[in-house]
Amino acid sequence: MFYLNRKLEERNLPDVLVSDNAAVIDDPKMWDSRRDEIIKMLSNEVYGFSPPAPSKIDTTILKKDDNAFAGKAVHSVIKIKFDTPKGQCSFPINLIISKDIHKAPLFLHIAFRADIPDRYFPVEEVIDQGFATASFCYEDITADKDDSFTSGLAKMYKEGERKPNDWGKISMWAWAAQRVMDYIETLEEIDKERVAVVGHSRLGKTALWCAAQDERFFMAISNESGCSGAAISRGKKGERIKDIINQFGYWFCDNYRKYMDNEENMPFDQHFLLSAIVPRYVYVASAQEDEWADPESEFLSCLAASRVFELFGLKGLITQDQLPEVGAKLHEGHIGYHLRKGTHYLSRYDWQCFMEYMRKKS
Ligand code: GTR
Repeated sequence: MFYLNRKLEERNLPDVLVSDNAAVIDDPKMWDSRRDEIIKMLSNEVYGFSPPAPSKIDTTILKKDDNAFAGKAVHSVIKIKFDTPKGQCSFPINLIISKDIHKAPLFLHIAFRADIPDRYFPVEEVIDQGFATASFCYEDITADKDDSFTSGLAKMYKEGERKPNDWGKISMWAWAAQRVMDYIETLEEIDKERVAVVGHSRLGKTALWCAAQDERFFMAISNESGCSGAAISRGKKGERIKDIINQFGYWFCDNYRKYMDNEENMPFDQHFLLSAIVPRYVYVASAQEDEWADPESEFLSCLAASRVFELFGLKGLITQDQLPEVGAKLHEGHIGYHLRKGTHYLSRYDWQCFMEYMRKKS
C-alpha cells in the first residue's frame, strides 16, 4: 500500500489509535474506552451532545395497507411518541415488511421526503430483495433551516441560551433514527441484529453519526456524505468546514466554528467518525462528479479507519494500491465502498450496491 499510504500521510491525520492521554491502543480490550472518548470528542466539537433516550416510546398505527406493492408487503404508517422536557413529541414513520420473509433484515432510511416510493428510495426493489424498510422524513423531526431551534424536537429540548456543545440538527435527526430503532427492537418480524441505517448527503452524515453512537446498528451506509460526514477534512477539496458552517451552521454545535480555516488543529478528523462504528460494518458511497463532497477524501477516510478494524483482526477496506476507478465496487472488507459515475444523487445503482453488500455480510 505504498501509494495509498503516502496519500494518507499527506493528510497529516491525528492517530485514531492513540488516546487523549497518549496511550497507544494496541489491544481490542482498550477500544471501548477509546470509542467513548471519540464519541465525546465528536459530540463536544462537532455535532453537539444529545439528550438521553426517553424512558419509553409509544406508538399508534395511523394507516395500514395489508396489500401494498401488489399484495407482497404490509405498509404501515406509525406514529412514534415519547416524552420530552416540554411534553410529548411525535413523528410518523413508514414501515414496510414483505409478507414472504420472516426475520427480515431492515434498512432504516433517514429520508429527505416521506414519499413511498421516492426518487431516492426504490422501496419495491428493496422489498423484492428480501429486506424490510423503515423510513422517516427528517423535516418531520425539525426543520432544515436556521430557525433558532424553534421547530419540532429542537423546541422540545431548548433551554435558554444555547451552550457551545448543545446539539445541532444532525444530532437531532440521528437521535430520531435511534427512536425508530427503539421501536424496531419490538418487532418480531424483523432481524434486529441486521439493521442498517442509510442516508444521503446531509443525511449520510446523520446516518454515520447515528450508528457511531448507537451499537444496536449493524451497519451505517453513507451516500455522498462529504464534508463533516465520511470525508477527511484535512486537505479536502470542494466543501470546507468554513463553507458548511456559513451555510448550515445549525447542523452542528457552536464549538465546530473553531475549526473554520483551522482544520489542522482539530484533535480528530472524520475517520474518527467511521472508526466509532468498528467492529460493525461501514459503507461509504461516492459519485465521481460530486466534487463538493470530494470522493478522494471519502475514500481515504475509509482507509484511515481500516486500522481500527485491524486491531480486531479484521480487514477494513480491501483495495488495490490505487485510488478507485469509476465503477469500482469494494465489497470484500468490513468497510464497503463504491464510486459511481455521475452526480450527487441517491440512485437505484447505489441501493443495489447497498443490498449486495448487506447480503454478503449478513
Ligand atoms: C450541500 C451541503 C453538503 C451536503 C448537501 C446535501 O449543500 O453543503 O454538505 O450535505 O447539501 O445534503 O445535499
